[in-house]
Amino acid sequence: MPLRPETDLLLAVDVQPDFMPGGALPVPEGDAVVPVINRLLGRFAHAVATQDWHPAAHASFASQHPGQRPFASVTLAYGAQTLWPDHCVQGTPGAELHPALDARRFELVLRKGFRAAIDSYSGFRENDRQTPTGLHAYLRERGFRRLFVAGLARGYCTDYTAEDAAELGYEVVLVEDACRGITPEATAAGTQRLRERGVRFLRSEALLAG
Ligand code: VGL
Ligand code: ZN
Repeated sequence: MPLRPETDLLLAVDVQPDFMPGGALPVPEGDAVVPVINRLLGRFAHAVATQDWHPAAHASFASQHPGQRPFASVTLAYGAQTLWPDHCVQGTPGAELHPALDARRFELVLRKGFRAAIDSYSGFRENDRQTPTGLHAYLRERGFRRLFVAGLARGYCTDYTAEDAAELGYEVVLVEDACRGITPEATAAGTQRLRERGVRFLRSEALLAG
């Protein structure tokens, strides 16, 4: 697939140790995305990353809700919120970009989820579906039109990011083998939502080939 160097962007979502096997919120095979994204970085002229970046007492942590367990759902001010194990706490090693990721190429690392009371799956809009992260303004001013989404985790941050991007008018391609999901069910539900929004699915070979 031919790329358009100045208007195509590789967007690497939440490639952080806490989402890798052995991490605080492990995604099965999460580490498998790192070499794929590194190869893709060789093909794109421009790349941006998002970084999940929570204060220690974040409202999405089950530890902040006495009697609740991770993966339960609670109602916060903005509606339903899934609870997670404590993860990607600001300044901890698990919150860094993965050390094997070739992060030199990222022109912007956009942190999200830093408001204690609001989670942010999407790189564009927090979970209240109102608070912008600023990413759209940045990408628009830079002139990017087509976003290739990779990273973690399907069903959540990659999918909400891709979905919002499509709604904001970007052409969106999800690089399937450069992503992994938390559960097969969440990935399947995400795939359904993305197809409805016109997001294209592609394997990395199609980009690396020629
Ligand atoms: C994520 C749950 C909580 C993700 C982040 O990156 O998909 N999921 N925080
Ligand atoms: Zn998070």
